[in-house]
Amino acid sequence: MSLTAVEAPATTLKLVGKGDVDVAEDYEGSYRFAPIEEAQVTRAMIKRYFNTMYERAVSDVVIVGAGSAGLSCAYTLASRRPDLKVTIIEASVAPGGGAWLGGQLMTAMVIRKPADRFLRELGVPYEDEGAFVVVKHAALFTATLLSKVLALPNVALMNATTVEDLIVHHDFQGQQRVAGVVTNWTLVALNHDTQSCMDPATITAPVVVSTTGHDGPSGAFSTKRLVTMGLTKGLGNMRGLDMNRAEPAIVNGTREVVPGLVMAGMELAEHDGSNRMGPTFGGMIASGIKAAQEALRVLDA
Ligand code: 48N
Repeated sequence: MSLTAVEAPATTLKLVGKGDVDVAEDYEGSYRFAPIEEAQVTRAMIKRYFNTMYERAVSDVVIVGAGSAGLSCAYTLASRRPDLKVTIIEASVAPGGGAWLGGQLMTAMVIRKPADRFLRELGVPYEDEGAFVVVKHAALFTATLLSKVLALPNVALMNATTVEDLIVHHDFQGQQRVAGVVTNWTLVALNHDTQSCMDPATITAPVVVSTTGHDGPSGAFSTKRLVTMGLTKGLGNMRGLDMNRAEPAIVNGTREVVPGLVMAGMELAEHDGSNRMGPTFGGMIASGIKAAQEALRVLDA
């Protein structure tokens, strides 16, 4: 059976400077694209990418880490407050963090109630097992959440970009306050010792939400940086696995850990020394939602 286009295969477009051009979605051997110059592709990307960098150099909220906690925070914040410029910085090329798989590379994702409400808000189907629900593949949750976040006009995601330091200002009482982030492309951040003077770019914001996780190449980034800056006394060091203790501890502990910086998700386990929960993601969702509420509290204070 041959693939045929649903609508009429040939269409005539009027392209500025090129007159009429025919395009045809014809899978029988004469598929025709509209003509393009290479420079048009590069300029289309440059214009948008560097415009984003320019516009987001001053943001309302910066979220560090696009894992399940960071994305749940971004969705909650940006959908409730379309007036806020929410900028997400993600070190990996692929956002999503650890939420593409369940435990031990198995694909189903377990979410304990009442965090299943968020799935209904996003429209993610699941199987109900009583005390918890199961999404058939973790990527179904993460891809749906990511698509909803990116569809919000006030959200900018800069992936393959690492937060390699925090901006810290002193307020008029002399108290130190996190006031933004220092970024570099991740490939640059990973190669600082091979070159000299690879200076960063900055993004200033009244609130930074740090959700950099507990493992991975730069896990618990802000926690470790707050310690070396002397803004936090020491690492809490995540405790062993205890699902029933871990998830409420992370959600209820989500807060502004130092002025200007709200911490959420598994990074908080490293900051507070709470337990880990393993492959159950309701705590990440609820922590992200709470982080959005905390960020608004800080902004409106
Ligand atoms: O998914 P993660 O690692 O972090 P969370 O807190 O969103 O979700 C944690 C969750 O996946 C678990 O660990 C589960 C529940 N298991 C628990 C357990 O007991 O094992 O996402 C963090 C994201 C990643 O995408 C990193 O690439 C990114 O943060 N990241 C950074 N992005 C920018 N700049 C940085 N310095 C940075 N550090 C990490």
